[in-house]
Amino acid sequence: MSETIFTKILNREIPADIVHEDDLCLAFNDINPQAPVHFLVIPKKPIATINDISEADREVVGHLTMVAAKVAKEMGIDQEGYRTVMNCNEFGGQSVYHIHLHVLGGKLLGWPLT
Ligand code: IU
Repeated sequence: MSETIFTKILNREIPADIVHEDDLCLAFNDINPQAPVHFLVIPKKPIATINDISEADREVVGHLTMVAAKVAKEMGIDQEGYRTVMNCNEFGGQSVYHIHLHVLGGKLLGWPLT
């Protein structure tokens, strides 16, 4: 797949406000937050969309959710609650084609989406 801005963040070619890193993933605050807390958890392996996840990605994709919960707890939003979202393709609102788990919290979020 072609390189995205998230590869540049992973390679430290452009800056990001990183909140977690390990062997499998990176988490950083969203540059355009949609809630008081809004960070992204991305795999180090570039996978374009949810549709491109394969059996070999099972561990890393599960890991994204574990890290989302860990960082949410560190940020103190775990008890009030938060939302995780992974957008897919145009109708899902995906703009960066390197999968990423949005984690949004810090306020009461509306539902359903319009
Ligand atoms: P989406 O689900 O693909 O639409 O989400 C992409 C997110 O990446 C979006 O919330 C952007 O604000 C965010 N983002 C970022 O945090 N840093 C960047 O350099 C770029 C996008 I480009």
